[in-house]
Amino acid sequence: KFSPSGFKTKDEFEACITDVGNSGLRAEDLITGRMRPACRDHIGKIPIQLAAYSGTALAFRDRLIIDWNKTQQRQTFDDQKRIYYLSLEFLMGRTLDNAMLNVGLKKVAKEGLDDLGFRIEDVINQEHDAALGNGGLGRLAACFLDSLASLNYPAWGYGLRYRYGIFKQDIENGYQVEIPDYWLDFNPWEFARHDVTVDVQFYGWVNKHTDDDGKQVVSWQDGELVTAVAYDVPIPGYGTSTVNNLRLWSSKASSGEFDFSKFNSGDYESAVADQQRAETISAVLYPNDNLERGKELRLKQQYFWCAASLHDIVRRFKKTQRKWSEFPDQVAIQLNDTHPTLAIVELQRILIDKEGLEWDVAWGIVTKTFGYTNHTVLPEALEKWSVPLFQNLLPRHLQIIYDINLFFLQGVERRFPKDREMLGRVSIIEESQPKMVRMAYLAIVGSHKVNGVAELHSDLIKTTIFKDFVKIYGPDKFTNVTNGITPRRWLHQANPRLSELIASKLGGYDFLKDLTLLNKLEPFVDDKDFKKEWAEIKYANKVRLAQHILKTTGVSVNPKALFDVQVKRIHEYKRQQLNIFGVIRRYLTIKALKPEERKKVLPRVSIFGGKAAPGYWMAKTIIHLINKVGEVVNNDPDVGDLLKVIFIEDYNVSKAEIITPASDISEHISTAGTEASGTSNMKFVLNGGLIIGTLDGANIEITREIGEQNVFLFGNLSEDVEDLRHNHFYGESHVDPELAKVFDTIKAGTFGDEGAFSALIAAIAEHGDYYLVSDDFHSYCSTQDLIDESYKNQDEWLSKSILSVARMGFFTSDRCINEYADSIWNIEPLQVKDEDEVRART
Ligand code: T68
Repeated sequence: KFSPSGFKTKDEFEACITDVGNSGLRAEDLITGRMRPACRDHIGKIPIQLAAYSGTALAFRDRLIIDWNKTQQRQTFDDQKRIYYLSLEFLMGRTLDNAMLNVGLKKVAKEGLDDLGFRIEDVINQEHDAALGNGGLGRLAACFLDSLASLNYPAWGYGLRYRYGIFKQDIENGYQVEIPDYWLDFNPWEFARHDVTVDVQFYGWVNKHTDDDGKQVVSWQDGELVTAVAYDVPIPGYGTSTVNNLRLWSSKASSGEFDFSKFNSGDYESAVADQQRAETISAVLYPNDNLERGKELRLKQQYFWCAASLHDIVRRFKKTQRKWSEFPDQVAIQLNDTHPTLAIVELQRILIDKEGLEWDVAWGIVTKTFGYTNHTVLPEALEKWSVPLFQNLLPRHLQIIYDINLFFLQGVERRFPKDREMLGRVSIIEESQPKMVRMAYLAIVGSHKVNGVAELHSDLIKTTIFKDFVKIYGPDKFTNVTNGITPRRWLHQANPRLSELIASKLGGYDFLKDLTLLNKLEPFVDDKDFKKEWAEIKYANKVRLAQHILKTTGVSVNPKALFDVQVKRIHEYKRQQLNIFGVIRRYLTIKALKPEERKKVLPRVSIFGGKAAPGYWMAKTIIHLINKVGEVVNNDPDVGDLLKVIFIEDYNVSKAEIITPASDISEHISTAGTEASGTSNMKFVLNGGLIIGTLDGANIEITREIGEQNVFLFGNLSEDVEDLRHNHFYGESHVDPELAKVFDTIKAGTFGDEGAFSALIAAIAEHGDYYLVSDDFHSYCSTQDLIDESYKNQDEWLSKSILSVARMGFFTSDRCINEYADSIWNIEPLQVKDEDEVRART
């Protein structure tokens, strides 16, 4: 936590370092030299590494601001169509390293800092992660921003400026404990735009009357106002001078609303309470992934953000003085999941209530503007809001939703007059008690394209949850855009030595802009020296991770062992329980061996990491079991180095940058048909790690690209899942015999209080094994055995690793963004003339 001792106030400190940043100093001038003496004095009193970080960050920020301004001017002047990416989550991680890379002066900074006695890595590590997201969905948004800027697309991101990001995870006695993540103490990467505000209305009532000309006028009245204040974050592209904008909204009491009479009448407490209530809206990120809980504050967050963003977009459009019919030629809005679906309703409201357009004209504009990305088929994750909640909070929006639904259902009825049940199935309003608004259906009806995030997933949404909508709209409304990751962060920054080795063979770093160039590595698969270097780099990355593990857990792991990694949010469908049960089986196998037989066992380190939603009890139980197994296994003298079980606390983007390059095998083992895509699978393979996985999400396409012989696949197929579940439910429950032994070991108290884990076992043995852990257990274990055998042949393993990396070009988020641009947004990159100059710099 940052506490600038030596300064009387935080403002004083910020003024001081802003002064350094704004003075145009170079990195090497920062700490000594040309700094104001007063400032130097101050900086002498704060942790020196932090001072170095502040100075370096502010110097780079200055560079970015120049290009940022130019980019924004260019985009305004050029006036072509823009893409607005609406996401409640942007999991950005750290910024400085990325800024240095994109500005192209990392080497200069390194040398400057070196001269001053700082290691650049230590300086980079001072930065607090910007953790405004839960997992894959939020990180995808961050990769997309990187690609949009790198490809020169005129693009803005819109999100919320949470005061608290995803909680920090501590492990105490094996249990997860959540600590609030207050990350804004010192954040040089945001710019408060107190001049850019929007008043957002809640509650109140709807007034409908006919004006003097006989026209119906609708107005939304009273209620309360909350002000949205813009905070802008520069998003630099790689190898270009484009710097796009990410606008995050922060809530505060509206000055129009603030009740001074309360102050004057001495009701100070209630005046402050109003203020706090307003600030609560953007206070905290909801820590659930793939689960909806229907909390009013969450709906408030969604509307607050959608209304502010839409107002901003419309304001920008109106400045161009174009006709409304041209709106979709100027504006594309992508909805990252259903969280921003209210933007559809808000645009319709603006057009009909405020701008006076006819319903049909307005609706034509709306549906041409929006695209919707679905990230899950899990029923518990599909958003639904109760109608009474809506009625109270957003009365006018509920009316508009009812009208959208009415016109939609009328159309359906005309086309399918004989299918009466269809209407109930596809209605945006679910006729339950209470009635619910189905946000995914609203998003489909209000968008011109709906996409899934990997081929299997995009097929599944068409044949399962959105089947009726395919009948109604035809298949062309539904499309696939397989996810991708940015190679700048996930190869070059996370694994600089591997990137350098690749560059040395490919004749430069062009592959970071065109990842398909990696295929030129294939011929080197037989090059002994190259292979040796490849292996050395993996080993060095494992040593680095081993050091991190020792420092944070006190457990010493052997970097020569096979590193087996599963890091992602903890969820039953992702099946960390399958992994840990497999680890227990391995433990039992080792224990049963005679000492001389143990010598043949391949040493393995099983590494886990990930957060459980605070209210997700089963996920927390899984974390508890992993830690308890670790305590026993890691201290068992019979086992020694043959098996270690590690849980890395507080998995986040920065930790992922250390863990990803260090894995030999990573696990992507969700029940087939449940993981929409997965993106860490791509990161691991791009870093030369192999994967064990089910035929799920993007695993399937990764396999197609890199070849079946380079992936360890196992388990049941998605088309068989339904039948298996049905059999569990109606047939006899049967637990795989090997798994039964694992359960017996747990029940015997080997890992402490057996009662603590009974629910985990019962879910499989007694309650239908919804995630098919037992069905896949045998296949999983034999595949793990196969991995042991394969790893023993290091030469072959290395060949698999190199070939896989060479064939990963498809999974760059650049490809992904180009697909969105062509097939959904219909936008073009904006030509940047000084690009060559920037390229030369990098
Ligand atoms: C993930 N979804 C998918 N959701 O699970 C993953 N959900 O397969 C996919 O690769 C990734 O999206 C990107 O497409 C999530 O991460 C959430 O985090 C989330 C957050 C709030 C509410 C619901």
